[in-house]
Amino acid sequence: MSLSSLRLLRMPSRQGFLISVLRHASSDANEAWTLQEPLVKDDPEISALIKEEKSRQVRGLELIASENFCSRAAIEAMGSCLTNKYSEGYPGQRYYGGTYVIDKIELLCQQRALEAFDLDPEKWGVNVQPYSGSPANFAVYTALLKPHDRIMGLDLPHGGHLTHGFMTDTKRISATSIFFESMPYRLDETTGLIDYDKLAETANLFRPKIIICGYSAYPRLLDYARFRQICDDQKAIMFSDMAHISGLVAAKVLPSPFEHSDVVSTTTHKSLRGTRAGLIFYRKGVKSVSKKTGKNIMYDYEQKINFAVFPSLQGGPHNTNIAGVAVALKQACSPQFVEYQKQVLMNAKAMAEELMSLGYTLVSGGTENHLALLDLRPKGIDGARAEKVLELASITVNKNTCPGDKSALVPGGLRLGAPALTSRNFKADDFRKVSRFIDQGCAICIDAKAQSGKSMQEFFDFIQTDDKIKSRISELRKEVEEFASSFPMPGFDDH
Ligand code: DSN
Repeated sequence: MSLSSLRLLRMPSRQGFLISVLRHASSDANEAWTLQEPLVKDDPEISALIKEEKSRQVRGLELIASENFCSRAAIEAMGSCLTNKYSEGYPGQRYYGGTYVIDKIELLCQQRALEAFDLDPEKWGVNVQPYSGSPANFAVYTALLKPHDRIMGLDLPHGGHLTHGFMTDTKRISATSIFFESMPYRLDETTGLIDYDKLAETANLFRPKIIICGYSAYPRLLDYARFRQICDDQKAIMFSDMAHISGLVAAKVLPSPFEHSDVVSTTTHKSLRGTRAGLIFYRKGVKSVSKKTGKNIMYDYEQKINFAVFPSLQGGPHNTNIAGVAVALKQACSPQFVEYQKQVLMNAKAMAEELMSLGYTLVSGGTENHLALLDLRPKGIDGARAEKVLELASITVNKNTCPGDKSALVPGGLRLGAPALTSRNFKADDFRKVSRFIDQGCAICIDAKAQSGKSMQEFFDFIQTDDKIKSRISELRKEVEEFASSFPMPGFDDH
């Protein structure tokens, strides 16, 4: 709403001239603006765009491995009056009055977060205020490191995340490499698995203060015990970023990082299927007993992490999201959620196996989690071209680097994830069908590449102008949309 679209009427009052009646420029000048008008009436333009996005989600096949379809209940909590309240600080210690309800919500969210991951409140604490995963990770570094201290994380082109210290040969990209010194570890390119021996060897030279254990695009299980050993050898903090798999960890269908880690972060909207936010779990209580004095040595993460989140990095917590996350964490403790996560694993496996039986190559030769990395280089195409063709056919995927790739803009592969469509009740056979749709899209991509000019732009222009290719894409889109639309969709019907 722009100021120019309002007419502010000044009315005399006891306090003098006050803006006491606001009238809506687009509605009848005599109709009072109550601020209770529905979105469709108050802002038809945004309302229509939300409906358009909902329709895209319903008609399409959503395979972005980090996405999911949040429940109506959690979305309701997010679209609530909680957005009105400032509550800087922590429960019982706020900088504002009127926070006693917000305190209850935050404490409930904390309690549910610990319950969802079976954590003993004597040994683990949690901060539920991070706005999302990247701020959560930066808060961990801010809390536990001094500027220019050293970190090691899985290299982004090998499946890591920006916030695990990403930099290129020529530029420090992530703030985590600008303010700290980062050294990546990588995959063994012949197997597609993390090269733990090399990590141990490099850590021994680099002596990092934190080693990050986690990924954005790695289809295999992590060896948490090995990470712990490497961290212990360097006296490094083991920081696990379980953002992608936290739902699977809560359901206990994948190994948990908690047993071995000192600190664990996660987003809440990926496999955990909550609203969009971040969590930081930290060890607390007795760390060890001093050999010299016999006295307990305590973990000091709690105060440092809480201080880093607020006031060092953030202001007022997003209470709408904290409430939405609390709803999702309650759901995560249900037997239905466990069934859902088992299905996620079965679906990812079915999708991967079908692709391999169709002659495709997968990085590491398969999947043990919720995602697969399709290496398109043996087919002579790349992830950028395939992503575009599939998008035009209502299949949403993201291009992804495969080990050995030189360019992140034109990488060799696609990342395919199962959490979102599994929330729509897709089963293994449905995922096999999804793989066949992907195969059809890739076949179109191969033909289009053979006929189009060399550059990416020429390829994009070609697939949107060549009649034969356009009609093949449109036939595929029709089939995809008919198929996808026949499944239920979580959330509200039209928004
Ligand atoms: N953007 C997320 C992903 O796609 O993996 C990570 O933050």
